[in-house]
Amino acid sequence: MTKNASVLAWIDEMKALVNPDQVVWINGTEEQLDELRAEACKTGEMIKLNQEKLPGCYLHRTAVNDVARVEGRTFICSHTKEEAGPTNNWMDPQEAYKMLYDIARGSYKGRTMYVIPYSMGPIGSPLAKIGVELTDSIYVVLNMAIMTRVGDAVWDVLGDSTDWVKGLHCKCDIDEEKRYICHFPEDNTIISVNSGYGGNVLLGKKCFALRIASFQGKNEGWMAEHMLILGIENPQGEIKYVTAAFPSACGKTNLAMMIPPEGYRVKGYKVWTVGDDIAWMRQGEDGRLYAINPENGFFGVAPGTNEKSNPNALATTRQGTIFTNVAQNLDDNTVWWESLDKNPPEHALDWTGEPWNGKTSDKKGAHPNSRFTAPAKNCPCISPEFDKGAGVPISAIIFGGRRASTTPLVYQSRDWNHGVFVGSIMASETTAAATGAVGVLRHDPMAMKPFCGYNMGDYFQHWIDMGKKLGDKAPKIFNVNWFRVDENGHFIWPGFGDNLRVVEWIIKRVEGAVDAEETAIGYVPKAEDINLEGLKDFSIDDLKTILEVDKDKWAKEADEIENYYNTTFGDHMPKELRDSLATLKANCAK
Ligand code: OXD
Ligand code: MN
Repeated sequence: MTKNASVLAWIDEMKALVNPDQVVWINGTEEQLDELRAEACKTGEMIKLNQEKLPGCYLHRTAVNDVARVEGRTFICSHTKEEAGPTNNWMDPQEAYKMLYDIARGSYKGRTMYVIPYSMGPIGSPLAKIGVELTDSIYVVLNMAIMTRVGDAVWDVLGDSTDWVKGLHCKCDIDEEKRYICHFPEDNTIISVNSGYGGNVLLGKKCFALRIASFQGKNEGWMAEHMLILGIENPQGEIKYVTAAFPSACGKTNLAMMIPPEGYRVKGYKVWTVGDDIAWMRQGEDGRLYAINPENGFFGVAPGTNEKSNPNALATTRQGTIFTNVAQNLDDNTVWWESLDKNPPEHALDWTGEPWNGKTSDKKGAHPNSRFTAPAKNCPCISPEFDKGAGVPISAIIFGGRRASTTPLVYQSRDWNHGVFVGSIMASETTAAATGAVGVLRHDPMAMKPFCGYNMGDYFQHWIDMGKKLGDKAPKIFNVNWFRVDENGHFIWPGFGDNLRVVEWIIKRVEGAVDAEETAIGYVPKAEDINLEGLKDFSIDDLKTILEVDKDKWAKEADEIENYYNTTFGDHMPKELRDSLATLKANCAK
């Protein structure tokens, strides 16, 4: 418990609003969490899985109307619409509070209010921040206990400070017509009603660590980014850290946990995972940019995770994990999802709990957005720095997207401001599976479009300002594209662990150890500088194809970017980015 007056006053206010039968303070002990697990199993909220094969693992099924983040119902309730900017839904804060309080009023009747004190980042780290989530869901408590650092130690660090984020979650009736995920950046407040799906209700993650934190970062001079953090150790034992931002479904978790190709492993290269989704970055005393992962676990997409794509992620999910909306194998009470292996269970329940025969059914067993919530400490390649509060110094920032053509395998920006431009033009092409309309460009600057808690034009300006502060200590900025296809639509670059070959070139550039070709869009590798040793069925000519920069295609791209800038950001677009666009146009015309 805490004596913090601001916390106690707010909890009293929320208690009067939602009217719970009782209040339980989460203290973070295993005993308390175990009691909650037992209670959730009794009510059917969770299912205990085979404890020999999957010790400490549970399964949960959400309502069928509640399986993903709901961007259309996510709001930034800043004082003016302009502050929320063109990429966010906006609601007037007073109207939003009234609407949300009307929905939440009395909604905990017959239920328990759980008070979760949590730290984003190692408890007590100067880069960490504190939040308190109130919820009526044990599933949320147990997920938060994996994804964040939860418990009494958080109160000790908070003391009587008022610098903490309020989060109210009410399951209500899981009514999608009344589902709202609202952020009040000026009040450090998040209110989420009528959902039980992770991304909408684990308020430490996207809501706090990105939307609220990005706003705090702008005001306090640091950065909250949708980025993985990765350490690459060379055979001499030196580790360089990079961060990378890709839109959802471009393999962030896979890159964060990649296994080096055999030839690299033999030489002694190692990869260390610091984070797979979110980075908080601040300038350190030596002037460099330092990053922590504010989370304590991984909330990963299950389908597609397998021994080949990501053995480390798979190993991470083998204990202490909560699975959501995957299939349940009734023969041995384990879990299954599409492409886990080639042996789907015959006697199973699908993600909705209906009987399902994986050998004969043409329906999916797991929901495509089914998830694992797994403790970071389970990850075989978790960085020894993960739990240290100081953060890791960042040498390079990597942007990327899914582009069938145009964008080369990798290029380096000319300088920081040009790098911010490269991040601002990030886009992915839709795939057939997603929409039917193949190749439609979706802009997702810095992969932050759904997660920036204020006007995105001002966010670009904040990036420019950070560059000024960091000066020549700023990380170098790169862009990668693993997804170029040949004339038959097949990916040319092998991807996965072989992406280390590209990251190695990036690190060499940071060290000034290799030259590059200057092109219209920035620095592109000389083909011979990317190590292809041990790569089967891939020639230097293939590499040259995917390093190619076609000026005509880029001229079209530049027009498209100009249109996007003008129609979306108008006056909020920093001059530095317009200058980079003008340079790109001029370079393509040469
Ligand atoms: C996520 C996302 O769930 O980016 O991490 O959508
Ligand atoms: Mn994400």
